[in-house]
Amino acid sequence: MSMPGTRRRSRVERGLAVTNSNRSLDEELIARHNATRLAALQDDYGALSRTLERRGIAIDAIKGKAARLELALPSWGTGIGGTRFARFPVLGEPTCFDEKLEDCAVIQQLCRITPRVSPHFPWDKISDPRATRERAQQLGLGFDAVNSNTFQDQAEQKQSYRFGSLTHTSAAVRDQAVAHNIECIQLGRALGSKALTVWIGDGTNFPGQQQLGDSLDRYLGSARLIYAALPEDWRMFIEHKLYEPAFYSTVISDWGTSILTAKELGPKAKCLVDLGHHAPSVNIEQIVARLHAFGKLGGFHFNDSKYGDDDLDSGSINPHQLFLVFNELVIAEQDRRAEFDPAYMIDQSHNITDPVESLLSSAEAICVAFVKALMVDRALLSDYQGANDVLMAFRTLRDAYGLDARPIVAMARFEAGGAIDPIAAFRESGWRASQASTRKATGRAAGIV
Ligand code: RM4
Ligand code: MN
Ligand code: MN
Repeated sequence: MSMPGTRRRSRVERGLAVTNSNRSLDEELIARHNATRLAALQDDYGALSRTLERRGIAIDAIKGKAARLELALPSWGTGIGGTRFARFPVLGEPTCFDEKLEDCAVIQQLCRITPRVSPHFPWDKISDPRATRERAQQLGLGFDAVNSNTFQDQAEQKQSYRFGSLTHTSAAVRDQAVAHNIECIQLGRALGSKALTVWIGDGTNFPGQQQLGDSLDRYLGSARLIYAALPEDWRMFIEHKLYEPAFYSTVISDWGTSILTAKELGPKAKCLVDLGHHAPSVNIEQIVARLHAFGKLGGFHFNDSKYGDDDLDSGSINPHQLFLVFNELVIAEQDRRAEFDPAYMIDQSHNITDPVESLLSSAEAICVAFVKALMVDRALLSDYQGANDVLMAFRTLRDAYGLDARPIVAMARFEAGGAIDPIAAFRESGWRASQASTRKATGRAAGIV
């Protein structure tokens, strides 16, 4: 922890030296950035601490929890995405896995709550996992869940996923999709990952295209083979999605199908909640509580959604929903009826913003929602709930939501060596422009790779 006034240890002393100094930000730059903002932060932090003290809540305990929050970064989120219509590349965006790692390292250096990267295969080409693992370590990063991809055809593959993968009517296609997932586990093992996330695009686009029940049976048959290949200490996250690309019916469409499937497979199978993968108006926080109650809450893909999109920046549309989700998570952590170890990841597509900035902004929004949930006066809330005092119970939540949580998030980040204002520091660093001279230009083809 670096405290104000103490001498900053150099990158080498702190074990953060990288082989090429051009590849991550200068710590001095972050120190200079912080020096100009520290007094104002201390002021804001002090004011919030006094507000919380009046409510009998200790700010330092909350700051400690904020500092321990860990969000995985999606390797694919570091590139510029696109819509069905267009992609607008920027100079200096990453063009290979190593460069994606470098951008993730910059994000982690600035915000200090994103220590791991979640790779997506075969988008991420990793020929030497041992070397990649070492490279990530040098950059101060580890690896989170590995993601399989059987929703697209790759040039070298024999069978096509046009009509599905794990649920396909043809055994040869299902076998190929199972084999790919098992390869992902092997790669993940070599990288030091502990989970496989399975999201499939399988489903139908027309009524009558398939028997809805049979597709799920075939899914279970394939998923059992993948499950059997999981190492002892691994988990398999089953991610549901309401629609897209299967616009009539999706095989794993909702949390109900997901939890039934996870129960069929066994204890290592858990449900993954991607915030954007629900019908409009669905009560996601209640789903979170249910999944925890039955011991099947595996983790999250954080993002936001307004219409049918599933990849907008976290907290950009409905920060209150994010707060209510974290409210359930704070309750779930205290309620030990089931194991509580959810894996948190950001899953977004950035079409017109700089991906590093969007990921920093989302990490902040997620941590802010968490801190607001931690600031809820739980004892008071429980009394009001017991007395059926509806309005005061609601107001207790509102009183926490209404507080500005940012000084806690910023102070935790500063004390961990990050930047008080990560996006401003990123801009001051000139990182993107500096990469433009060494990284190749990318194409305009749509897609989020
Ligand atoms: C899907 C889903 C998966 C992600 C892909 C790229 O909609 O959210 O988690 O891996 O997109
Ligand atoms: Mn997702
Ligand atoms: Mn998605």
